[in-house]
Amino acid sequence: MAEAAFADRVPTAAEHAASMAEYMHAGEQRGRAIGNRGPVRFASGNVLAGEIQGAYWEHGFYVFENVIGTEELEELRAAMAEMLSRAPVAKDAEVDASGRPALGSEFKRPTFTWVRPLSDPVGGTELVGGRHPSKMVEPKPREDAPKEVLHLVYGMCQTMDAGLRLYGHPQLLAIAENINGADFTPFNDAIFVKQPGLGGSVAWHQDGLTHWNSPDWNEGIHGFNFQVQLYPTTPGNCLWVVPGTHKRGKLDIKAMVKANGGSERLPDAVPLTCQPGDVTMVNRQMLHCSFANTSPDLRISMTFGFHRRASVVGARSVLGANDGELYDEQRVFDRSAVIAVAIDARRQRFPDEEAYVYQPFVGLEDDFRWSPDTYERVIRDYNLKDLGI
Ligand SMILES: O=C(O)CCC(=O)C(=O)O
Repeated sequence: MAEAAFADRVPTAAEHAASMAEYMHAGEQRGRAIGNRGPVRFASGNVLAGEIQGAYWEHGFYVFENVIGTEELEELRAAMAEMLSRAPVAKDAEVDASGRPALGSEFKRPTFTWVRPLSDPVGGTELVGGRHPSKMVEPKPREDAPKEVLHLVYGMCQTMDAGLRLYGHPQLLAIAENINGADFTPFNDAIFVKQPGLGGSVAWHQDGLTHWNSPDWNEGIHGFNFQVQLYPTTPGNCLWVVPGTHKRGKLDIKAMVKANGGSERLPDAVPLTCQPGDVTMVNRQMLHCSFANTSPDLRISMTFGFHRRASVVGARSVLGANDGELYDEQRVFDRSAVIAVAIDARRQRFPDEEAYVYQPFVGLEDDFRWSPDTYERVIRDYNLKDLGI
């Protein structure tokens, strides 16, 4: 069937899965040819191995294998299961599936977002800064599918102790230092939940919104995101990227899809398949997407990003609670304090692990110990201060 014809009709979930098989296989082969994966390796101290840095800057992504140990992974899975059990039983419900008051109302920003099964909630709209210009195929879900499925979970540092501890992971923070400098800043976080046979798509996009026309524009100016994978990820449910696109400026995504016969299956894309405990690092300027999850596999990706300080200080807020606000030094300090508390929360849980030393908080450690006081002072509603650019 011609791609354009396929894009114009609504396939069933099974048809969609079957029709993706060949594309997925080819994508996996392209991915294997590039490689760009392996364990975290440091040349010395916190200096990331030169080959890894080079590979990241060349292709715009890297898959770090086996970063999260078994014990921590189990804690994250359990914390996530607990979170999901406390989610509203349906969109706009006030109770969870057991009839308890649902998690989330105690926070100022929403904790959960929902989508129609297998839908594309933002493609072809002006939502999220209009950065998803092309609509994805929305396969027909099975007859008994719920009306809405959970899609994103926000605020992992305030809802899950294990999530906060992950935010202080020494190897991940050391990688952030190598990519964005020792005074790097946080960005935001979100957990993508792609349920088997139900999860929605995330249309092709580049993340950055603010610096495309900057006289200082360069391939690292919009930072990067980590995704920590709690379960195996497959071509059917995982994030896809088009390698090298972080160097090409703002792309005309609509034109790219048009030139591809109207098909969303862009020809050079590769799937970032992972094992549980692997962590992907993806440049926010990379062209990336995930397709409607018509596969039988669940994906849960804990996603959080980091920026260069120079990209953030003096910029104005996008993708946040109060768009347009100036990111002054105080705002950046307050949001960065979440990292300081996370490092200490981790130190308390894993006392034998060498803690990361976060340069902007050297000498201030005692003011940011993990405690009920810092929960109220630093962590509660921390995501009102996210640093989107
Ligand atoms: O993981 C996904 O499905 C989408 C992730 C994404 O688009 C992002 O992190 O910007």
